[in-house]
Amino acid sequence: VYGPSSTPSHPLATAPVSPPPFSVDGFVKEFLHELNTNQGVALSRSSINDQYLALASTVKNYLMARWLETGRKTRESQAKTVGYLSAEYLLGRQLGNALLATDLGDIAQRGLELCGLDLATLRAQEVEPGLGNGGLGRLAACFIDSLATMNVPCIGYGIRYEYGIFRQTFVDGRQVEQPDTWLALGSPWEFPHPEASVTVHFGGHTEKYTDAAGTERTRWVPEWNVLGVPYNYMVPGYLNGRVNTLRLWSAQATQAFDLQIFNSGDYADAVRAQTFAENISKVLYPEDSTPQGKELRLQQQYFFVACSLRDFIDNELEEGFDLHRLPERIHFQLNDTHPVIAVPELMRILVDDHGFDWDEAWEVTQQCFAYTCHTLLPEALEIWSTELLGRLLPRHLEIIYQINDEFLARVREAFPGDELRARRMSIIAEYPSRGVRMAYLATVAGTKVNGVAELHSQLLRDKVLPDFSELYPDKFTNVTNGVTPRRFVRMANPKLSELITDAIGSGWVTDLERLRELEPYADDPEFREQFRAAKAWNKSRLTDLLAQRDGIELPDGHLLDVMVKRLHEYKRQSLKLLHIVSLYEQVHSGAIAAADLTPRTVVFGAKAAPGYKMAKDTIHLINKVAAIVNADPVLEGRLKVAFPANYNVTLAEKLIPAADLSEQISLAGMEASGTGNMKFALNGALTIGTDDGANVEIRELVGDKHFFLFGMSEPEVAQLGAQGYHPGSYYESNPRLKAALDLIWSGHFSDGDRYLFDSVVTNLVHNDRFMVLADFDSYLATQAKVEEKYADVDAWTRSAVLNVARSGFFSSDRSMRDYLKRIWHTQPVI
Ligand code: CR1
Repeated sequence: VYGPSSTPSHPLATAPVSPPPFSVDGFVKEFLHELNTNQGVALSRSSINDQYLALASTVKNYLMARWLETGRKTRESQAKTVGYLSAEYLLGRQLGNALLATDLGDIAQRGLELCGLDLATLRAQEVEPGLGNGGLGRLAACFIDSLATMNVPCIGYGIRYEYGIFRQTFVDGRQVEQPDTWLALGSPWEFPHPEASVTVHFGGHTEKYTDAAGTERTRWVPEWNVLGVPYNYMVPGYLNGRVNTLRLWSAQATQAFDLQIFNSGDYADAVRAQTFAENISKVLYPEDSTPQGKELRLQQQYFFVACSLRDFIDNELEEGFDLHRLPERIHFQLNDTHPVIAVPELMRILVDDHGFDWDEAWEVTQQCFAYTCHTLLPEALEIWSTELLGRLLPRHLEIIYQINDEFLARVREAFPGDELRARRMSIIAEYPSRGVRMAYLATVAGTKVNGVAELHSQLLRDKVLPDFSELYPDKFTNVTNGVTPRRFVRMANPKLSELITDAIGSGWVTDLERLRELEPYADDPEFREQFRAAKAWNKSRLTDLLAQRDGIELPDGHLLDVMVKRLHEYKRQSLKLLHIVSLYEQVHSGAIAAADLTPRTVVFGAKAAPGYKMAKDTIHLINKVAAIVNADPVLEGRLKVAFPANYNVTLAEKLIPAADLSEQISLAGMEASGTGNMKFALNGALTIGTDDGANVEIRELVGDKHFFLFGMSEPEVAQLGAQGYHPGSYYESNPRLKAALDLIWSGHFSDGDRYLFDSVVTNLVHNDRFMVLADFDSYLATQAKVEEKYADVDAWTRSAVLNVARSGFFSSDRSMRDYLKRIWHTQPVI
């Protein structure tokens, strides 16, 4: 029950909520009030953390009226809402974005100054919520930002992990993971609502019964349950008065937590039961692009999806809403396969809880979901063993079997006699063991299936799900990823933003295609000069940050060559590493003079999944090579390798604007899209990249002359694979490559230990699944072209300006428009 129990008589009680005055005085008053009443301290006795928390509350207070108003408007309009279901949201820090969305930056700065405080210091106090691994989680955060900015009703649903992505440290060059205690100093951006908790059931069995009308029905008799407590976060639109909601679920033990093994009546056991329940939202699985297949992971997936569906149906719809019309009010977007268990869950709700017959329920369910696939690696498509699924969610497994039976009947009808095809397409895999192919389930159930860049969507149709695209040609579509220009240009790159706004006005922040108007400025020497000045400012900001954060010294005047992304073999950090080792080897063998090298600093940022040995060995090797290169007097001032630990959104915001060269060097056909690639181009870095993922579209848009393409194309990769790839032949026939690999093999970077990195080199020479050696030559040749161009300052800057001017397509606002048009068929609410 919501609202007062009798009609309010005080005029204020029915007036709309009003924000604090939009003035320095108004701000100071609100800030001090928050400091005194929320933190319970006087300014003179306040810690930086107190000040940060009070500042966050103050900014929230400015957003509050908009948030409440957005809720009212959305309910009244009965508009269709986008329900974004994602196991990850890599949000980044909230304060800067909230200041930007409210235009409070200057007021806050001046107000705090008048209180003797420094805004930048308080901003640095914030620990980012790292509730995601990489691109997929950051994409979700960009999408909800865009939807709010575009006035589209959206609820993001996810998990409030108590520990987000681990904090990476290096010990003797090896990655060591530390828990991410992002909640330790308080979490001012969230609003817990324990009273609105939802119970989620697990385990048990199903039974048949006959209802009052004499119909045979099934019910689930679960064995144990947990509570999902919602935590709401504001998702402010940029300067538009809209604030959407992100609702993250935290697991708690129910009072009657009745898991049998914990039922001994023992107090210690009871507490253990509590821990067991709370484990569900305890920690983010740090695997990126490869699933884990662990029971707790499936618990997490069902937990947040069950909470979210219940929440939407019970709380967001008016009482008595006819669920047959559910598709008019919601479109759930499945962010990869992680939330796909929502499909049988909605069927269960409709059939078991609301008495729908099967066909009616399937009709509704099929209209409520759409599925985004984010990968091409076959091993990354989730398959849950039927044994596990049946044990944890017995009713859901039954429902999946029934969906599959009906689906296969359809396949057999469409392709009579093609039994192999039916087996290939079955949602239930029989080999090597029985499991549920979640991507197939999502494809069968969803209105649409999309890939995340043109090439990826094409390969998805032709190679990953060819049978499905034949059966449902209209289901498949593409939406190329995008990034929010608010966070990744306007906020991260204030100098460039100012320069752009001076030239073309401020409209680009919400209409990024307008960057096109910058094109003529590429030929304006004065503009180019200012553009370089902005880049120089970003570099010096990064230099200060890395000195203080990591004790890393960035030399002046170097080409800043940046490769930041998760560590994965398919992304080929090892190719970048071989380039560095080769430069070092060439100088020391006398093949080139150090003085002839273009002064270059290579910056890596990368976390490896804790159980991914090859990735961790690669990190170790990069750090060892860095140590030798950086200590080498011959290379002093010519080549430097920097690997700051714990790359995250906060660091990205400083690193990307400073970069000259963006490394996007995955094997063609492996990177679904990439989104870092877009951020670099938008911030005026030139890309060296393969024809992979969204690189293809970046190159097409910015033009070949302003993009360094290298390596095999996807069809060439496929052909080489088919004819038989032998990395050893590249090693044997390319002296420069052989010398680089031999140098690592010799123990040169491991204090003479020949075995330390043997696995990395052996793998490259004998297996090399991602064809690093095949692309080595082309990569080095193209790096030489990079250097040549970099020597021509004006030509380089001109290309950099054109990269900015021609990358407006990569705004996540455009991605959202594509989803609205091609998938959700819903409208903004003004
Ligand atoms: C892809 O690897 C893509 C992001 C966002 C990643 C990357 O190329 O840009 O998704 N996939 O679409 C992923 O994390 C679980 O899969």
